[in-house]
Amino acid sequence: MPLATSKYQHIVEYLLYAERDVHEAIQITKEHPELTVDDAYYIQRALVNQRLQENNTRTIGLKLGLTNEVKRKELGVSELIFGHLHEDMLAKEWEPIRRSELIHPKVEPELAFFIGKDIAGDEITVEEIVHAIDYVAPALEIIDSRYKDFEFSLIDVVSDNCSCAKFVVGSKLVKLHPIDLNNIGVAVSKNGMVEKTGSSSALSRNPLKVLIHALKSLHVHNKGFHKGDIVLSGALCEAIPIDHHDTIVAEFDTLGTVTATFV
Ligand code: OOG
Ligand code: MG
Repeated sequence: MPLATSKYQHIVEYLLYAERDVHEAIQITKEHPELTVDDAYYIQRALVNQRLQENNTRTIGLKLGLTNEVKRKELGVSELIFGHLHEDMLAKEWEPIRRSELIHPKVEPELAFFIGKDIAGDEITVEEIVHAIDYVAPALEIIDSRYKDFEFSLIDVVSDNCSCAKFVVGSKLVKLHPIDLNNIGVAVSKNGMVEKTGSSSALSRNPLKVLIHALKSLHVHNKGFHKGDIVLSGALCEAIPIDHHDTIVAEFDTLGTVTATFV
């Protein structure tokens, strides 16, 4: 039985206030242990709708999360999650991101897929997904969970639009053919020193299978990928905490580099 809309509204205001006011919030499941995953996606939808209005922005794609088994194990869950990317979250490589506007940001390397045609369904084949993707590009996601100490349950994080705060996409767009997406290595450096390394093989060994799986989950919500969407794959390795004046560079095999600079 879904909660009354007014109860959701209180949670939506609470989470959006934490984002706007740049403060940590207590996990919503502490006060509402009865919330289900379906409730969480309902809250997320209400939250992103309100955020779209307040920030006068628009949805430009989706982010996938917990596609990396290490992250799923940390949270003790078996399913990937999805959230919404808004235009005002898109940061440019040449425009420093203001650290003071974020609570406790972390950066993680991801693959950005540019969707060239609408695709939806729970039995999509590899050929169909390849056909629907125009390009792949290197990306950095800046996650900034609104929850204290970045601690949350699955229901908390889904309600919080999956910690999404900003993202940067590198300017080199690569056609899927003939690259092998299954083992793209990445090295992420902070201020010139490599801090983390990873590989696209962390994404269930095959990023395209992750996209197919995501479409299956989206299908349950009557959603899919749309022409023009950017879809973030989920993190290839552990996230790196950010401080003022940090510069993060992710160097991907084949795909090139992407940079995020903070002031
Ligand atoms: C949750 C969002 C997960 C990913 O790439 O797996 C995510 C978090 O780690 O805050 O963005
Ligand atoms: Mg991510």
